[in-house]
Amino acid sequence: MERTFVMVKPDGVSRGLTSEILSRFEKKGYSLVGAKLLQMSEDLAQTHYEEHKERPFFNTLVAFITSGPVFAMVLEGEGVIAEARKMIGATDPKEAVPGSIRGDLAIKKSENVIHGSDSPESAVREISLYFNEDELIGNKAAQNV
Ligand code: IDP
Repeated sequence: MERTFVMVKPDGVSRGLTSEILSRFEKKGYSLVGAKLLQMSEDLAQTHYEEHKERPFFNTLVAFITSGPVFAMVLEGEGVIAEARKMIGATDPKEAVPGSIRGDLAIKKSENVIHGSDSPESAVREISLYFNEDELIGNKAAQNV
């Protein structure tokens, strides 16, 4: 079954939007197979966003994403990678359609409340950055804990 990585960013956590965001995915029909609240290290932030390391906003992005706890989760379900991206909406909340998470809950591109993997390759990479195999429900090792 397909899995993706989704993360409520520090602005979303501090604004109390974690449950609202999780609820949208659960109501849609996706299953939560892993979740944790964590404070990202600078190393993890730089690795996560390494594709943007030459961009002018990179340092601001790393500073922002490490500024407070994030809520990381793995969601499972049919077509979840592309569908979660649709539910999240465009990177710039001003362009995100109403009804999408960013369209409804954010204003600024630099503080857009949520991250979601953009491809099957990113999903695999990002899930493994944040979770061990035995932290994901449904994986063999997690069933005997
Ligand atoms: P995505 O989060 O929609 O996949 P990406 O292009 O991968 O968007 O960018 C990663 C994150 O970097 C965005 O979610 C946003 O927070 C931040 N970002 C992207 N472009 C800009 C920008 O032009 N200014 C400030 N922050 C940006």
